[in-house]
Amino acid sequence: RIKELQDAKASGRKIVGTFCVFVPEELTLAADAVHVGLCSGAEAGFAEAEQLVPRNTCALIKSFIGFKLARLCPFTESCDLVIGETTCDGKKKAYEAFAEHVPLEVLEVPQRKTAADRLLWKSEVLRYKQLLEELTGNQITVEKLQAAIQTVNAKRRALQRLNALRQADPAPISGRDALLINQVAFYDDPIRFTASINALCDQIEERVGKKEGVAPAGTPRLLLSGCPMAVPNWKLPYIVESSGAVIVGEESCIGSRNTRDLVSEEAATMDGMIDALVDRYLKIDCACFTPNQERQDNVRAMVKDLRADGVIHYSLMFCQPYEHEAIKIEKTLSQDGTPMLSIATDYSMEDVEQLKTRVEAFVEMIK
Ligand code: BJ8
Repeated sequence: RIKELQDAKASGRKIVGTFCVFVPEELTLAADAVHVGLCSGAEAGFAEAEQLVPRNTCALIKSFIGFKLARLCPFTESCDLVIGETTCDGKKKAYEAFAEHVPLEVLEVPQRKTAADRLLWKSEVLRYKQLLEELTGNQITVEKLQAAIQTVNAKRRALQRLNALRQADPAPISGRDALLINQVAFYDDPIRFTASINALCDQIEERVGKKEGVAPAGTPRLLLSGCPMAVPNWKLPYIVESSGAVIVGEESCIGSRNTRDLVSEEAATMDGMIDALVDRYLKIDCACFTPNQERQDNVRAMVKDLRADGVIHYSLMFCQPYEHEAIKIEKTLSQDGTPMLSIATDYSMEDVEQLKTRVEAFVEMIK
């Protein structure tokens, strides 16, 4: 993929890097640019990052800054433009420091969903369109945007199909593999990725038909919910799936929050398509919004659809929005009798044994 990015650059295409599912990939593709996710999931470069942001900043932010300062990430190094966004305070302030190291623009994401917020978000979506046109020298036409909406919807549909297959018991795919797939969704060529996932789903459908699974039927089924898990952050899924449980869904941006909603394909004018994008992206139930009842409802619905026996809520340490919502979600789930384990951790391996003890006790309780 990195070679492909270099080839794309050599042929004059631009690479746009993002940290949030709020940046509309459809517009990037319609400008014939390449869209890549840059969230990072390893502790590399933390010492350098802590020169730019406070120590009590979440690991995801320190990681993307550290990767850049240590020049570790070929995706970041390839970018012609990086798009930040005003979601949590940690990211907002980190982008100020980060702007000295990468060509950066920040999109303003509202924190509420009133009519005024929608207007603000629409103006930002239009500004992003203009930024892309200036960067690439390509005009985003009705035809190009229509095609890009179909491409990204097809990717989301393939991932929805995969998620739906995970309703089966025995679970046909591990949570670790499913997470890796969701992570790759942010890097790979979208058309190739969609074809791969649909081919995988064909195989998984066969496995479901034969009642084949990655763990015996009746294994405790858990939903992971919370902060995004970026490559190579596989710590918690590994702990959960080596503790006698299987993960059946990810309520996260590297998971269902990125794939749940499609953009309406009905509009045939530029303004209509921009409205469709605005509406689709404003459905994202990030914990940065207030109020954010949708996320409570969505977690509940996922538990039901995926027949989960319990939820593991994952917050990155120092992530205020998700740590706050963990308390609310536990209360909501308790109304349905769904048990939840709340975990706040980071990318270090120091707490692995302690987490394993807690997860094993939770799985035993569910059994
Ligand atoms: S839409 S979840 S991708 S902002 S973990 S950096 S919130 S302190 S990542 Fe996110 Fe967009 Fe929302 Fe999704 Fe801040 Fe929390 Fe760190 Fe986070």
